[in-house]
Amino acid sequence: MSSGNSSVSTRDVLAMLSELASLTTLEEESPQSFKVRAYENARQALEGQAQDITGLSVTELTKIKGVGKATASKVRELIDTGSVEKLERLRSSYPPAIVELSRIPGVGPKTLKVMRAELGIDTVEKLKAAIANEELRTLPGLGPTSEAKISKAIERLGLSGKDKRTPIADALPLAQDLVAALEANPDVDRVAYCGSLRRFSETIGDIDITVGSTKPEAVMDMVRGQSVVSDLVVSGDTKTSFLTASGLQVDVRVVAPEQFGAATLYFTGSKAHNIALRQRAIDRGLTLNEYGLFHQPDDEAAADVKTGALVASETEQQIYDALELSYVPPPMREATGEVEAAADDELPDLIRREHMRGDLHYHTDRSGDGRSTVEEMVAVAAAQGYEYLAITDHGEDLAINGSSEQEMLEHREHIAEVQKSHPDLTILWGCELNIGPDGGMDYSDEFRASFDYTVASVHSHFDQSVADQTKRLVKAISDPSVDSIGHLTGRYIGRRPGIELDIDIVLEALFTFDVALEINGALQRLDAASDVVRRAVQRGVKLVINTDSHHTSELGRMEYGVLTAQRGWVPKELVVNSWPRDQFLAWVDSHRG
Ligand code: DGT
Ligand code: CA
Ligand code: CA
Ligand code: ZN
Repeated sequence: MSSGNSSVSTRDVLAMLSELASLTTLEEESPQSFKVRAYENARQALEGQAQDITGLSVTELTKIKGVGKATASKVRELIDTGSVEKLERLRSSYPPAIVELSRIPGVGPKTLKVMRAELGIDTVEKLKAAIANEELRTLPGLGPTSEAKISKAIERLGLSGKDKRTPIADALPLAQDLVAALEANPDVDRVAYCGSLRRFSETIGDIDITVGSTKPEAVMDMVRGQSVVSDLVVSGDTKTSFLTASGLQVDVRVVAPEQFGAATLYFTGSKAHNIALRQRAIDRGLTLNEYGLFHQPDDEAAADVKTGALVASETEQQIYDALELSYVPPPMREATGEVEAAADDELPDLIRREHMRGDLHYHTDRSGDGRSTVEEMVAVAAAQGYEYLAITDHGEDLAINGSSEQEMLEHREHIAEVQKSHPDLTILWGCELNIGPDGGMDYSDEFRASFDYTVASVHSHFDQSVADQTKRLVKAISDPSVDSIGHLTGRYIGRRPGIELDIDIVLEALFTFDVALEINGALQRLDAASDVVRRAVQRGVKLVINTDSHHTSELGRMEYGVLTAQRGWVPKELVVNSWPRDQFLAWVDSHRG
């Protein structure tokens, strides 16, 4: 065992390897380079380790399958010194603005290099200007079509301007780590992340963390000492704001423990929801602010210097109660009718994590991109208490990742074997069908229809017209073998725009053919998006909330799918995988007709 720099966690190691892979891709101008593959393989191998990898020596690390000697040394270098020399060098050659450029669809490593060398483009703003001036098209391999494509991607991803936002997949782990660190501090009474992150917006402007403590100075000291702090923006007695290395701002505020409810309510927002609550308070002769809900002072003249008697402040629940409102879950606090509904006791009977009885989008190592065995995936699902699950490895059309008919039949035998050791869990032999450019799917009609359960999804051809994409989806939905549509648009939030659809037509088809719409819980996807989900609910379309796990470490994503469903006002009764097993299986039977 080597003793290391104790502040480096497994997550830091995994993040270091991801960053090394993405920056090396830029340097070597290819994601297929030997080094990039080595970092990615090592990352996957280490992610799958149950043991604490930060205590392992280089020799011990190398014994893990998938971890080479050079990569193992970099892992140790990080643990021992807190940084990795090669990564530091790459970071200075490829600063965050360049990495951001490289993520724009249409801007590959080679294009990026020419853009930088020939036109001095090193920010999204400069790229936009070059497109506006029709300069980009003068570069080798680029033309008006690529200019238009890149320009559209910049716009759709919201990458430019001062309103630039961070995908939730980048912000949430950071906030979770910070909250966990604060929770472990004995001076901290209560702590929560608030703002758009708690409302589960898909992109985040900044992270807001609220701490309840009687020792604000000690808490602020601790926050300033965290390794994620790159630049301090505000350093006050009860508020610290800092920027992370990637430029994301974090605001941490400390309040008295008895004001924690009022503060979290205020800082969770949304601003519009707060305004509606404040108005309701005023209508009742009360005042609501970040310190609490108060009676308005009798003495009008004193109103601006002191507040009246306290009504509630300790918990959000107490404040909603005092305002004669049902408790509004954070994902619904967007002032889109929830305050009125809460006043009339007409909030939907919202789906919650504990309602979920199955997960219906699961990959195993049968898929090229799956990394855990059937046995491992099933064991974790069983431990979560699920009643049923569908193993949906990729169909044959998905080039490297798919399985032939023969392989699928062997897989069915294998699943049947595993089923024997899990009598309380119904394991369905499923498939993730690939929706081709014209809506056609894998295998013969008969074979496709023989699966116990299917999810059909788009994985390619993102650039067709709205009309063509809509036709493509409707064709898949109307296919008798299809039970659900997975990750509707194929987007990666802030990275890859999804396909564009006429949503009303798609929802109509889902309703007509009684096919369920997936809410994919992968943080990069959260697809269908919550606004589409809300429209689906209004149309009475059935929903299914899945993790799309490729590894046992991803099965916890169910919670993120549920939060997205809550943002879409999804009632429990529309979620097919919250239903008891018999009801769910009867639906699969019936809707296939
Ligand atoms: P973001 O950061 O742009 O993703 O969105 P939020 O909602 O996190 O907004 P942020 O960070 O500016 O403020 C956090 C919360 O604080 C916000 O949701 C509501 C509350 N808040 C901030 N400014 C105001 C204000 O002027 N009036 C009211 N009523 N609430 C405010
Ligand atoms: Ca915020
Ligand atoms: Ca803020
Ligand atoms: Zn999948």
